Amino acid sequence: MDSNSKRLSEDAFFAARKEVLAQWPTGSEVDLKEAMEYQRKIPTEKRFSRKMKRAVERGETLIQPRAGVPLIEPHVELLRYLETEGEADLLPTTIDSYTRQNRYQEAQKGIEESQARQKAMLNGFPAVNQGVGSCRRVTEAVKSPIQVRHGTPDARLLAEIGLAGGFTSFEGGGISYNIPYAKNVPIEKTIADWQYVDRLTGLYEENGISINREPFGPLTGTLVPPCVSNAVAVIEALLAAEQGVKNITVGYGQCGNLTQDVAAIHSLLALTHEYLGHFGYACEVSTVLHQWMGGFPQDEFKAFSVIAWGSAAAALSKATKVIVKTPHEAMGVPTKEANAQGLRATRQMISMLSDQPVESGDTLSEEKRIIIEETRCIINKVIELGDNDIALGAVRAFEAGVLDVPFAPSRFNAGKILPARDHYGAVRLLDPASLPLTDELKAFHRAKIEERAKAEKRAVSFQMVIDDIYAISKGRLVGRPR
Ligand code: 8ZB
Repeated sequence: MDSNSKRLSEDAFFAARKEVLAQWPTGSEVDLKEAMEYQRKIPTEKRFSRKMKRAVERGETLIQPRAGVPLIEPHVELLRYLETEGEADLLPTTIDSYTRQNRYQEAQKGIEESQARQKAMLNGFPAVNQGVGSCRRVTEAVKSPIQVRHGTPDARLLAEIGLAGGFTSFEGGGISYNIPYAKNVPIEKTIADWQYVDRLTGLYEENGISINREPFGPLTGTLVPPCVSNAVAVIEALLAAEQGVKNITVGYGQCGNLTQDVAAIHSLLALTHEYLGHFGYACEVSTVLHQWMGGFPQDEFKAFSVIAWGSAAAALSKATKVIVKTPHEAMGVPTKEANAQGLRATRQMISMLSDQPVESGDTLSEEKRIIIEETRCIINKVIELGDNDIALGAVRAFEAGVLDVPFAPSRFNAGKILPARDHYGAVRLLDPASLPLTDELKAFHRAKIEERAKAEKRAVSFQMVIDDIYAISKGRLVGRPR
């Protein structure tokens, strides 16, 4: 399969669509024309893209949880609870793992077992098996904009059913829902499957229906250097825009050093505008900060502190929204009460900081300059490798290790770069491997890691990386030796 970033032809799209809708019986419930008529009647205040756009204009940070249970009525009850008791601005429907793997037979079993035992036997909402009518029951039951959140390498059928079901936003992308989520799926395949999702979104757009799209920013969520996640986010934004997507939210997972986190969100927004403009696309862009995606402390009160720090990073960086963790993060799927608690802790911090500008000093502008330079090095190399085609470039860049995501399961990812924290907790490159950084940038990273090693009276080593991975769950940011 040869990748190219060009807009899918109508013939190619509708030929693929026949097979997509045949993957599970509920596919036949999707009638595109009827679905568009249904979407058009959704009240404006429930349209995801509109609420995001307003928040951008007003400089607000919206709050959004993750949540999903297998059966319709409990799922509705959960979402309503998060809306009222949790004060959520935006709602999710988190999809279960079987659906993410296109294992609909097993998802069906999960639904039946959940019914029989009156207990959640799946870790999310199986939207494909539930079908268009059930999705509409869910999306109609709430007052807020609602989004499909998942982690699905091939999300074509899920997108068809989700959009027909009244969701006005859809998460994911051909890189960000492959490399961190799959071991054996070629990047060419997921890029093509996500071009389908973006083309479907484009069709809605061309019929006057605005749908928000959100590439998954945090990738593996484990010490991902901002330049790596920013480069992937910009590439996915470009791929989406080519297919006709008009409203994009680019994302970033909190690293934990406030200056770096603020610089990362600012540079992510600037770079997305820069490259969309460079290729001639007109899109509305917003940002999302994910509260810490790595290991959490077991202690719920310590977890609240991690949640609060992520909220502060989101508020001070003026991210358009923040995805909220819960005090149950170390345990698994949260109760609705714990979920609402995470939201309320976040709400308090966001509103306390909403009028407080971040100190814009030399350290912040230097951090921004570094991230912007690094990210441009990567993206420009991707463009060069693809002879100006960003899809082809992305495939070749993963082969060459020019794009390289730390700790990813995919065998199509080099997995050679090593991140570690510097003395101040910012995520740097202990080993940049094949990332196409300038000598000046490589020297910057080396000096930062050496500064830490010296302070800790130890040599630079892989042990630092391991110590950093576990640090936050053990109550620190930097994994210092004991
Ligand atoms: C990559 C995202 C992982 C995060 C949360 C995990 C983790 C997964 C559900 C959920 C609430 C669910 N997550 N599934 N949170 N309800 N069904 O996604 O806990 O934080």
